[in-house]
Amino acid sequence: MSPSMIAPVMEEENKKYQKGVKHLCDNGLTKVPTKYIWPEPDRPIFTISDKLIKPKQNLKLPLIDFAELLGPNRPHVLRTIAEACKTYGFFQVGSQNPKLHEVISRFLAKQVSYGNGQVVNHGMEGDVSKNMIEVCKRFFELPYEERSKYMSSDMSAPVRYGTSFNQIKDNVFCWRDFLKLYAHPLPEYLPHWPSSPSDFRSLAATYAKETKEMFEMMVRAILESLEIDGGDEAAEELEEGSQVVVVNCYPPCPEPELTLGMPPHSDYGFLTLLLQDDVEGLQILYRDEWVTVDPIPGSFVVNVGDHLEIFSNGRYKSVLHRVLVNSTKPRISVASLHSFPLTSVVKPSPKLVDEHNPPQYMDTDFTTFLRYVSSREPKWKNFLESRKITI
Ligand SMILES: O=C(O)CCC(=O)C(=O)O
Repeated sequence: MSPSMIAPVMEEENKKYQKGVKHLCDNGLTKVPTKYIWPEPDRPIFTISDKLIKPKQNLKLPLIDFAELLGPNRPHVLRTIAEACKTYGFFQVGSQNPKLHEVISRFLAKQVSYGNGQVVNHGMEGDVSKNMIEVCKRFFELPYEERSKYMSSDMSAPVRYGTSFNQIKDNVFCWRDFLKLYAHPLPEYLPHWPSSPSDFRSLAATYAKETKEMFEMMVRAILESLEIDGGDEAAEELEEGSQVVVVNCYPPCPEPELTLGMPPHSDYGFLTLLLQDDVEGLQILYRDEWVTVDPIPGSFVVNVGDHLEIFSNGRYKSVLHRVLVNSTKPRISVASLHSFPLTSVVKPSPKLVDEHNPPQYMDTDFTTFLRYVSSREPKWKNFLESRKITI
């Protein structure tokens, strides 16, 4: 084929990939298209050319029981959080623990009294997270025409359906579609969220509100674990801050060893609360090895984002993570990303800076971040690295 004939064919191919991997799979696939094949060094390392070179390693992250935060064990739980944020940049919060709902309610003073005088706890009930996963599954099962209504190249659109990591910039695509929902302030964004399935908005809104409440509770614990006296100012700013809910859909992949669901990246915000279904896929970089996080259904994986690493002046680590796909089971995860207001300047807390601990990061803002990501592939830890002060 002459070059003049190849160009239109490639353009047509690329248009097909822009429609997302779910659309591609729905039309039947037996092999991974070249567009999704990662260079060998970046592929999942447990297989190369179908040979097992390393057994897959699983990691049980420290499991934090927030119910213990209000009891005599509080200092111990805070130390566990501090240790987890330094060592892994990750921990898990068990929401299966019936006491957790009670604690969240007490913490937020959100107990609802019903007519018969019964007090019902109003924390994150197991059903809220189960319903969220379930309605998100139904969203991704809708026909392409319905899902594609939300496709947009505008990064600040209140709702955005997309594919890969950055479908405009990525040379090699990831095996992932996503639905990104701006969530705070909720009344401003909710009317833009998908109206189909018909219960999507109400279930996703409940989920967004309750994860925001969990975030607020965790922020207070994290600031205390940093031993910052009077961290209230930062906590209040974060309460007014941004929340973006990202629903990730990873369809089964015919050749999972050749591709990735998400490339290695760190999260831009302060803290991410990740809900996964029961299919494993999340890996974190721990001591230079990729280790798989065991999913605990109904629990949350919590990770330090770039802003917390900056705010803590490097004490807590925003760690690289990535997602593997598999050949049999679809996987859904829901990441709730929280941070300061988009207009804030993020900098090391003055309480963690002194003559022995000079600031390690430049002040940074959202405009700088957007300029950065729109100029290159936002992979690895580049953005955070670019904000480090090197002497
Ligand atoms: O799907 C996952 O387990 C991780 C998702 C993730 O890393 C993200 O949304 O930033």
